[in-house]
Amino acid sequence: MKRRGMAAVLALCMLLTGCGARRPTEDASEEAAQDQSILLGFSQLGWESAWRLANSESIKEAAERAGVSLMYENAEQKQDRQIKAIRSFIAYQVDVIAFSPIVETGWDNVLQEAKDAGIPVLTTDRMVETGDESLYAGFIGSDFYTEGLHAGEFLIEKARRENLGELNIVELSGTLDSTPMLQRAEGFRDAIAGQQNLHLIDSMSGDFLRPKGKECMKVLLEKYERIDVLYSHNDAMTLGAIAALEEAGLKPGEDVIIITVDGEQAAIDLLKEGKINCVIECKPQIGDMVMELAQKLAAGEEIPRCTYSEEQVFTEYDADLDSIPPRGY
Ligand code: GYE
Repeated sequence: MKRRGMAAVLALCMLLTGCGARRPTEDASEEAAQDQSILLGFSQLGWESAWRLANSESIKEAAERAGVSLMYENAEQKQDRQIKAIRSFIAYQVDVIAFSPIVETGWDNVLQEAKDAGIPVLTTDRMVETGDESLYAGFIGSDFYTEGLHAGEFLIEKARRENLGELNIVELSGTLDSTPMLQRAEGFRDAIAGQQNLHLIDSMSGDFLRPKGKECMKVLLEKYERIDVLYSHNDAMTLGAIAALEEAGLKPGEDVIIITVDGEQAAIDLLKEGKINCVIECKPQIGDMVMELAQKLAAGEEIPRCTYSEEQVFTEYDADLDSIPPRGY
């Protein structure tokens, strides 16, 4: 859609990965059709969980379906690599930039550069914190605050139904300063505020990683004599924590109530087995919506500031857990 120089073409050759690469066209009509397609620069934050892998797949597959040319970069959990990727998209003059910000802060300069270059920016999955809201066009992803609220509400309901009394809760939080970490923590605290029997005794960051989830759980088990509830911000950390509990001779789901967020197949399977009590769904498959919004932005149309996915809660009280369709990741 835009004129690009030789240096930019070389940059494209180096950067294009996966699907969506533009190839030399065979005839004029195909060339005309391709001219309508947009070029989207997408910066993924890393590989930390099954959720993330499913999210990357969803973006790539949706781009192919929508005929969007995709410049895809993975930052391997480093903010400076995301900033570098965004700068390369600006240099290449992509039509739209989308990225999943690893943390909320520290984006103003690079977003200003995108704005100065006239390139609209969409944040996907996670949000940015900025004093100037005009630096990005919108956000598409999950309502993490509501996820946190649902986690707390499940616990209140379980305590009420089973007349559980005093409960010591530990939290495994995600990457510090990331939107899901901040909002899942806040929603949960707001839900349980005023419940005299629910005591949040500790919170540790396991960075959304399975091995760190296990390490943190070990530390917590050594530190506290009695832990009744684990609230974990993602399934990867939960799976690690469950391993630590079992190694300590405890029965997850019975001795310790387990509430987790995401809903990967492994977590749903453990819910069915009784080792997890509640799974708060967070959908990684947002690729089609990302493409739709990117195409609107490229056409100069307005998009909503926030577009949220619809999500469910799966619990041990659900009548028919076997009817949950395969999760796909
Ligand atoms: O819950 C976790 C992933 O940002 C919503 O990041 C995402 C979170 C997801 O690593 O598994």
